[in-house]
Amino acid sequence: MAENQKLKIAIQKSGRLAEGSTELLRRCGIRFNNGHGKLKSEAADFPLEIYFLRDDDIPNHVADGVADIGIVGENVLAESPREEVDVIEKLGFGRCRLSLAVPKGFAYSSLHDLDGKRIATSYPGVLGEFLASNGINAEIHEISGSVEIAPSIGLADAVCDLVSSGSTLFSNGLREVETVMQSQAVLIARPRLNDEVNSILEKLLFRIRSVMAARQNKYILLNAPEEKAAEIAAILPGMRSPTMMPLADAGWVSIHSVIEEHDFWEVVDSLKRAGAEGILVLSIDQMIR
Ligand code: PRT
Ligand code: ZN
Repeated sequence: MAENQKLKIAIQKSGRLAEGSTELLRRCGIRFNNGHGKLKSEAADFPLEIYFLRDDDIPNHVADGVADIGIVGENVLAESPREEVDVIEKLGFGRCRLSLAVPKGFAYSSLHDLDGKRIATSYPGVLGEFLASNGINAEIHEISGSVEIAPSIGLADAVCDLVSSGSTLFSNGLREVETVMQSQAVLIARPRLNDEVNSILEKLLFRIRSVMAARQNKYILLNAPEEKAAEIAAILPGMRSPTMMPLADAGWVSIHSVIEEHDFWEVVDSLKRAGAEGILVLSIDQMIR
């Protein structure tokens, strides 16, 4: 029986989280066929069943036990919170924010300008809480799609919608004025999975964390004159200390290390100033700590 146990994951069938979810599993070494119209697939080399669903249904199906875990936006969870679902990892993709926006001609200076106004949104729950906690009394119009056109057809004075680049708001003559919440894709799970399923989840989580650590880091290789090596090594923290190897050219060494992506350009500038040459920067597939 233990051998037959599988972990069931629900991911978005198509849409903005579909590619990120598939790519994350692929980087975890999990291959599966997600051909058109498929509801379900089995991984070739990992005890995992993959269900392809609409994002809005994922928290319910995890809560009900159709799936054990799922990948969904924090915005979806915030709108319909489920006690039976735990967030176990933030996944760093599908980033967006839920924002309030007003037509360009609207003289907006503070949230109080929205008092008594009509706001169109697909997130009445999150917006309602935000307005209440800020003491704003506005009328919420729930609409399920194309929220951005509501002001121009006279349905609302303002909107509250998801934004990533901002181009949808801009091309509809709207201006973003407040952030209601930040969101990204997260891994959710039903608490109290049985021991076998839980140990498969632990294995998957270990791989996911290695992939995420790798994404935040780069592998850097460079050449340096021997007399500059100590100064350069001090700029490169690495996982322990940098690796240093002599080059065939006397008086030169090759230095290898891992650096964090967010301070990448600053580190490269300091390295160049310190005399580094032939700098190569590589992506890392997995990083096992
Ligand atoms: O069919 P299904 O129900 O599964 O999909 P869906 O249409 O409900 O969702 P989908 O695929 O649009 O989004 C899935 C998830 O992706 C959302 O729940 C968010 O967590 C996340 N996400 C990230 C976004 C965006 N970025 C985003 N920009 N979801 C929607 N948008 C929309 C937004 O609503 C607006 O219409 O994109 C437009 C704005 O984009 P910009 O770049 O013009 O600002
Ligand atoms: Zn949806």
